[in-house]
Amino acid sequence: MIIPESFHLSSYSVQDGIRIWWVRGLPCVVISVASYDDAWLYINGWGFAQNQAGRHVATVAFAAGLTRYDKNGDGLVAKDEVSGTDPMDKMLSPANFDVFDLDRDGKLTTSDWEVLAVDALHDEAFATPAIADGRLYVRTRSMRSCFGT
Ligand SMILES: [Ca+2]
Ligand SMILES: [Ca+2]
Repeated sequence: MIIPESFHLSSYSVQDGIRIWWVRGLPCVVISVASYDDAWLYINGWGFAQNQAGRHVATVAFAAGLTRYDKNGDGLVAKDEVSGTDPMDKMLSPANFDVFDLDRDGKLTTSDWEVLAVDALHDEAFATPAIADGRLYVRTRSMRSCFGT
C-alpha cells in the first residue's frame, strides 16, 4: 500500500502494516491519493516555503523584537508597527499578526512571543496539535501525548 503523507511518500506492507520504503522531501500538505500508470507514480501537494524542513524563519527574543518593531516605544508591538520585507517581517505582517497575538488584544507582548516551555518529543510530529479542556494533545508518528492537568 502506497500512501502520500506530510513530507513523505511511504509504502506499507498490507500483511503487517510495517513501512517498507519511503521517500522524503515532499511538501507538508499532500491531498491526493497516489496514482500509478504502469510507469510513473503521481502525487501532488503544496506548502508554504517557510513550512518546509530547513526553511523555517529564525525568530528573535522579545527584547530584540521590541528594538525592531516597537515604533512608539510603549513596550508592545502593535499590528500597524510591523513592516518590512525580510522573512520575519512577513511572518508578523498584519495579514498573519493574529496567529501570534494569542490573546487577540492587538499587541504582541512577552506572553505572546516567548517560548514558555519545551518538551522534546523525540519523534516527528506532522498532525495539528489539539487543545481541549485545558489540555494540549500532540500526536507523533509513534505516540499520542497529553499535556496539562
Ligand atoms: Ca508599540
Ligand atoms: Ca497579545
